[in-house]
Amino acid sequence: MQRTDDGQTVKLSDYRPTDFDLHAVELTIRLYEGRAAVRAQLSLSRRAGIAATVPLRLDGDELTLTSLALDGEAVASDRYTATSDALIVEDLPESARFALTIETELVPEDNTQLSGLYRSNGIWCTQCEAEGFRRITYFLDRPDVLAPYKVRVEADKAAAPVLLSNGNPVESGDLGDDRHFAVWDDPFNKPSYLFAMVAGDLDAVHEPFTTASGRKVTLGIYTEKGRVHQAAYAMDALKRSMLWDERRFGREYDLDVFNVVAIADFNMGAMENKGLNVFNHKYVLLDPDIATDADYAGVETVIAHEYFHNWTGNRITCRDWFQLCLKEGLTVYRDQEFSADEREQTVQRIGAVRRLKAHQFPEDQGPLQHPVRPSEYREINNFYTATVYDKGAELVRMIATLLGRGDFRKGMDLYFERHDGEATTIEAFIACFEAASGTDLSQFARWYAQAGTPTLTVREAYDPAARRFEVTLRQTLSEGAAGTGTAPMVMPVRFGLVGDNGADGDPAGTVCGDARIADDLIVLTGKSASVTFENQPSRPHLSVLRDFSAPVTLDHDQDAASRLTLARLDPNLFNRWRAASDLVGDALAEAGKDPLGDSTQPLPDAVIDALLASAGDDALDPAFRAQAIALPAEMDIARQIAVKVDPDRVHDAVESARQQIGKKGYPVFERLRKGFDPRAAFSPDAASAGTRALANTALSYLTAATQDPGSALRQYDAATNMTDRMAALAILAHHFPEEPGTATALDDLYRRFEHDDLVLDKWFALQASAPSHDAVEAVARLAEHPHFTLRNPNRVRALVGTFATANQVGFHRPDGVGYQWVADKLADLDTINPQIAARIATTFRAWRSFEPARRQKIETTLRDLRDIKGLSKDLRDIVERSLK
Ligand code: 0A1
Ligand code: ZN
Repeated sequence: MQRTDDGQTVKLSDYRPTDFDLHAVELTIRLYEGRAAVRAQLSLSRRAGIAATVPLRLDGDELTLTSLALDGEAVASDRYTATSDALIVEDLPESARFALTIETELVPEDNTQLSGLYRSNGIWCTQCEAEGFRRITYFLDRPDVLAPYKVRVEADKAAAPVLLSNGNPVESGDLGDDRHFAVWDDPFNKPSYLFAMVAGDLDAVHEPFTTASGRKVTLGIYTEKGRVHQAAYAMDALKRSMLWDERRFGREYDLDVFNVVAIADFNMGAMENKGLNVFNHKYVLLDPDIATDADYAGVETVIAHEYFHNWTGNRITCRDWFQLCLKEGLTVYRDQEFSADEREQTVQRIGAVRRLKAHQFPEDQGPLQHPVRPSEYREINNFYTATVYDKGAELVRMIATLLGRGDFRKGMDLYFERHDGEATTIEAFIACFEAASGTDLSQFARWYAQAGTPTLTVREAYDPAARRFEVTLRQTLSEGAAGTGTAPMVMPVRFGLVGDNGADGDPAGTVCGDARIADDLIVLTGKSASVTFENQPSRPHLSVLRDFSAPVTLDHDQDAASRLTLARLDPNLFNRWRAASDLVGDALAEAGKDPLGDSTQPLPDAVIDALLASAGDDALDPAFRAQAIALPAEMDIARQIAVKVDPDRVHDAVESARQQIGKKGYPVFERLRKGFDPRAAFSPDAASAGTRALANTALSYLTAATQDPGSALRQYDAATNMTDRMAALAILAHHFPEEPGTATALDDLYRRFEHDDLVLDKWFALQASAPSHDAVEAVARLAEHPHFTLRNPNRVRALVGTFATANQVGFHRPDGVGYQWVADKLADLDTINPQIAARIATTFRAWRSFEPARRQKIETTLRDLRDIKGLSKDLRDIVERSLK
């Protein structure tokens, strides 16, 4: 990728292909204690039309060159320049292919950034997306340079009996001296970011899988010693993912083996390297004793996501990193659809929308705003964002909504047919749906280029005499930090006209303005339009933006009676959930907002009744009922308040609501608890998980009503699985911190699971999220705990990340010490792992929304961070953009 004038910003408009073509890669990696030697043999040729005077410029990052040869001959030192971050070779052949052999030496043990080749609990592993391969060898390290790879790994037999890389295993053997080797061959062209190598003393489980067309594949999951029994559910999820992709998208697996490795130290969730997925072991290892239902769902989703990348990401990859959403948005859409099919549609959709609103909306509405396809970046690692992933998925979902399931599938088929083996662009992706459906999507493409969350304003009018119901839709988008324009977009708005009896009426209406209507879908294309529905004997209750058919902020000034009716009766369950959740959210935002009023003011009875109606309705799915009564997160309420937020008031409003709902709903919650058998045998399926979720939500309300921790203490002691255990412990730690039994239970968890890092993460996170002004002292103490380390990303996220994002009261303590503590930790972390430091630092981005005293303290904290000498590019980028 081209660097622009300031040497910092990379621009989409500067894209041009490489000067040299890469034809094949042969790698030999020799692993020793304390060092690794890498030999890369690259078959290259100058591209037609590139002058013979143009040198070859390869990317590097903290590299040491030990030798360089051209077609087997050492290259004279005046023909090349090698620095730690580039290798420039002159006088290369004008047209013929040539072989460049590059040798580098690394110290994986010193690689604390966890990008490139590093060691995790003794295991050698790699992480190359986005630009980690250049930390292994000098390379054309960009996603549009594709080649087949042959990889030879050598290591001590004892330290690394297992040697893995991409593709199929082709050879292995003894080298004498207690060393051995393995050779892997990946016949599929791939970019360097999909390279992987793992070596170590690992346990494994293998299972066979036969694809629809009869290819026999061996599936393998590798773990640290003694943990492979915890990989059974991941293996099951993998097989279900493979089957689903065959059935839903006609996509089969394409190699003889598919391996997954679970690693303790990993910057992200997992990585889709061709044939060798490497995972944060949090997304592989489970059993009922250590994992909650949420963990099971997470494993299922991430396993599916990485597997689905084999087609959407690997077979077809991105031309450049600006196209990241091409693989990520599409693959998130695919994993969401998988989870919806495997579990329950509405519950999955509610989860996805909650996440979008919690993570993407604030990003899109603050200083770190960027379009789904950014047009410039300084540090690509900072663009693995909720906007690229989750809003990117929403855009694919909208294409599916606009085209309908049949044409959407045709468009996907065409995409696979046209672009298999290529590195391509969003334009090419969209063109496939246009060609398959005959729809012009040029206006739709604005969603990829314009940042910000549009507002959809809905107004309604009913004329009883004319029996006419009129709905006006208007879209607005204000220019934000990204400055990417505000032109009207194509907005699919699913709707229904609900009668007093809860049944959907005839949706046939007439459009006036820039929109079209077909069945229950209005597609708004201009700034505004209205739709008239005739023959309405009574005023219908408008259920709009069903299933969240577009990622917008809805401004619908609906009267309270209709909102309450929809919260009880909307036949579209997603909107039934949203109606109830918005009623509570609005009431809490109102209560939390007014600095002079009482933040603990009563919630309207009718609102509580609407929540309880869903909770008590045994005909509904328990997981849905649990969602229906879950209160919005404090952060979501703060976002709704938007200006002069006081997190303490928001917290008080939520606490008061819990107690009010608990008291009013006591009989309902008691009945739910009676029907729940906590000793029932554990099964991770969605229905059982839903039952547990409902029962545990009921427990939380009951303890809020009685202010008595007894039942939570008993549940903690009697729990037979981690879901029930953690639910009880969260109630205790968050709401009964002074109760002696709380400390005892926390100690008990620690003692039982001290040996298990994933449970220890929960132990750290639970305490970091306990809302109190003393929380900063508590996290500071925990940071001194022998099990705390800045070197393990999961542990850092558990303590520092959780405190900064999930403890609004503690983090935003009025004197600013919460900000200071996090900033100090980030400064230390930045010298070890800048990617993680940058990610946690995004929590400061909301600074402008707080009341003046806190706002000023966060701003000062950000400025102090910015002024630190030697700050990483990653952290500097986030801090500077946040201050913009
Ligand atoms: N592509 C992976 C996520 C991932 C991204 C970046 C990484 O390092 C900077 C690592 C993993 C996925 O979407 O699952
Ligand atoms: Zn992904």
